Amino acid sequence: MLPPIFHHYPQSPIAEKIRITFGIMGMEWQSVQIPRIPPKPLLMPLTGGYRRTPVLQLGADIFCDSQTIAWQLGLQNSNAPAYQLSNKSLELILGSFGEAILFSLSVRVVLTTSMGKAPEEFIKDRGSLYFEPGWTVEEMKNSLPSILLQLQAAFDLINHHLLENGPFINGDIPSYSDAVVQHCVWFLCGRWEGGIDFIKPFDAVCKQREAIASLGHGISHDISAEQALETATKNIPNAPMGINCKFTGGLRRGQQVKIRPNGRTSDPDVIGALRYLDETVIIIDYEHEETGQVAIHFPVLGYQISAL
Ligand SMILES: N[C@@H](CCC(=O)N[C@@H](CS)C(=O)NCC(=O)O)C(=O)O
Repeated sequence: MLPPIFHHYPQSPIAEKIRITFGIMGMEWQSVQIPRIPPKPLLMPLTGGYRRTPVLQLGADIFCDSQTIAWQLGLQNSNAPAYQLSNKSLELILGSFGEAILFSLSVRVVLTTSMGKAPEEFIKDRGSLYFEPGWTVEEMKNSLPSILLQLQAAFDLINHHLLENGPFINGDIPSYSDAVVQHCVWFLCGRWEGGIDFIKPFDAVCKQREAIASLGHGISHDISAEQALETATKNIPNAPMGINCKFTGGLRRGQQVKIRPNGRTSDPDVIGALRYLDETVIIIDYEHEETGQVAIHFPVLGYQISAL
């Protein structure tokens, strides 16, 4: 089987979390570069309009959101170091802390301190994804000290854990949860001039940073977005079908559903026919003239799912 196709761009911190995971797992992957801001005309036929980064593709199965991607990578290679000694569910529970706390505070620091420096179009686009509707520059700048206090608290907890149990989150073996911490360190140090000084007091986090950096990003081969679309056309989805959980929210197989990230963001709705639902994953069937039929996988956690 060909290595998974990863749709991303180099500056994306969430994509960096998965690139680090490829490195920890020593995995081979195919790399497709996508634009940093919409339009993304060669990605949308695969994702049904989901515009965020990154996206993983296995034939005609499309995995949106780093949580489903991480889970899928664990299934692909269950003996890989990223998951071997640790409990995969616990890794993903830490992943939720990573996104809801660590990443959301980090992105706020990076965007707020980039205001007036980064292109206005970029700040406007990202503000519509990560800030409350109607946000103002003044409000963001005023709240920065409080955001930094929270970020310091989060890193302090992680640092204490690493001092007692390190060098990695799970002890001697690196795992996905190290990527969960370190993509934020990478983001803060690379995109905020105060980042390196802010992280410096957290000794164990700095040691973890060096160890993770030395593992690299696995082995990648560049392919074009057109090749990725062609791969989808030539394959049929492998995803399971059916409803496999006790509480279904009233959803039925085959029904048209609407999926969007939590929050009042500018993300578009993704609409498709419900193919599969269990406690953690929802999969929809979606068809586009450039791809034929694809199955799009989303995590349940973090998304608003409703019948049309
Ligand atoms: N919950 C998503 C969040 C992804 C996310 O917000 N990614 C950022 C890039 S790091 C993004 O999509 N930015 C807008 C874009 O790339 O168009 C995940 O874990 O994958």
